[in-house]
Amino acid sequence: MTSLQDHEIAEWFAASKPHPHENVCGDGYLVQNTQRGVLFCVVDGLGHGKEAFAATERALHTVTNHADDDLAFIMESCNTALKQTRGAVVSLVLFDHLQSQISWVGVGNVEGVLLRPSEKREWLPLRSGIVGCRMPRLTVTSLPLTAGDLLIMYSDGVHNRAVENLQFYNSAQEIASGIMSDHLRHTDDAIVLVARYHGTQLREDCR
Ligand SMILES: [Mn+2]
Repeated sequence: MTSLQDHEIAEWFAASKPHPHENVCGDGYLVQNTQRGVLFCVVDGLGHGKEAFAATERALHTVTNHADDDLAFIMESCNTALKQTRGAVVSLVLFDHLQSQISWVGVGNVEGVLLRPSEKREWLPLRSGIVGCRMPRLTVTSLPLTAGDLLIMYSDGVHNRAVENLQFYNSAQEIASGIMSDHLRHTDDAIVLVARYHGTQLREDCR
């Protein structure tokens, strides 16, 4: 599964692939414009197969309904919604266009990394836990965001080395497609989401 979108605020691309023995993918994502900017969510339903898919669908549905809420509240809402499922690991990232900052929170091991044009890297602080059954105390972290910054989010079906030596100035689609073709473990569902912040959008009233 692949999707390509061009927003004024960000360019992004996501791709996922099920476990080699499954027909449905238990890893999923959501990108949604909100009042503050663009919200990115990547979910890995525990294990793989239909029950993982069900947990992920429920999480994404919940995030859609709460997209304009505080990230911690969105995560808590997912925890409540996933109680009857096997659970999931979830990372939420907001490109906050109003404040030119990235805000993020993660429970479990959906990795997120922000690559700067200066080559500096910032890793999403993850809290161990499972959304739906074992929630940690949540801390939302924020950092300044500047045009050109590149976000990469990926599940544990992708090798960590995927973010080494990538071509920073390639398009989000080229980067995500390269990771999917070269860095999958092939032992689990896999997903990658790549987004570049443009951040130079003219306000409607200035045109
Ligand atoms: Mn997984």
